[in-house]
Amino acid sequence: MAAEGWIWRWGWGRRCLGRPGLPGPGPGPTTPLFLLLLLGSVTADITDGNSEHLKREHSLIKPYQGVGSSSMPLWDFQGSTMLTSQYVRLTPDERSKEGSIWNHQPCFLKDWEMHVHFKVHGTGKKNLHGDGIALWYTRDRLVPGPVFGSKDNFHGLAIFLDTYPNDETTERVFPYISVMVNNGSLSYDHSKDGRWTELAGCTADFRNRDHDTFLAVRYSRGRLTVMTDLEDKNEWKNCIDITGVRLPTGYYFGASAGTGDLSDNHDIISMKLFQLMVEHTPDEESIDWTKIEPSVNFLKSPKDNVDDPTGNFRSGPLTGWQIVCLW
Ligand SMILES: *[C@@H]1O[C@H](CO)[C@@H](O)[C@H](O)[C@H]1NC(C)=O
Ligand SMILES: [Ca+2]
Repeated sequence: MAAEGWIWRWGWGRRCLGRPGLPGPGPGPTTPLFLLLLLGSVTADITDGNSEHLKREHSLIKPYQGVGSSSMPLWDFQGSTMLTSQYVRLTPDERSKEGSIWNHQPCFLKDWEMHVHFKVHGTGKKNLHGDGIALWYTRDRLVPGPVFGSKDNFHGLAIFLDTYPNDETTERVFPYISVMVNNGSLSYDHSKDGRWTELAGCTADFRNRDHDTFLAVRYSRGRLTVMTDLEDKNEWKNCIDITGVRLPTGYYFGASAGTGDLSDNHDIISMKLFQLMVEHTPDEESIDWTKIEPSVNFLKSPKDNVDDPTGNFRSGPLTGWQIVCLW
């Protein structure tokens, strides 16, 4: 198995340089001691650093074997999506295209983190390019539509990487990343760049960069975090961090993109899904997570968790899972 030597711990940190083909750290005698020294009392909650926590069945990794093939496909694609050996192009830099790529299997992990290596580039000058990429964790898959190439009134989570300000009156600076949670009742207003349904967002300068650009989405215990690595510094930067987000298990990961009068190449190089090892209470374990209705409860802000008397590190507002490279 193509191993990647990640381990996780809390705290903001660096992004591991992808080194495909490198063997991960074996279960050698030094590993447990190393982890203990590094992590102290939190060892119970971290992964063991072996590749089993990279979920191959939910990941899109070069070479793109099992993508769109008829026997046991891992990912399916649709629309203008084109596969090369180096990237999956959701749309070319041409007008009125839409394409998507969708994981074949529903995801039943309660706590996960998705790392997306992507590239948005084209010949259009400033503000003459569009529309962007959407990353999805949704009930339905492979349904084309007006929301960055995918269907509206979706059930689940969307992260929009919007490159074009359709709303001329907006004070937001583009490109702009935003998140939306929907139970099917909400419609994405393209003319307002989704302003009315946006939960949180940030400006992110990811277009036409001459180095690699990454985005990470973490969902754990109701907390949704989006981080970017756009400056070629191998470091995650916070974009979105909200709590009170409820998402079911059993939805599908996907990515889609669309162009209109304006266009760009929208490329996905990889999507890597990691399982986070997080404990849940017996109460949480006893419910059927597939039946959860996507929703957001804004009553609980991250700040409410600061003074957790148990000293539970999970609740700290300024910390997050960090990947520690083991090579
Ligand atoms: C769906 O979301 C809307 C708007 O957030 C809310 O008013 C409605 O009650 C929700 N429906 C269900 C079935 O949860
Ligand atoms: Ca837009």
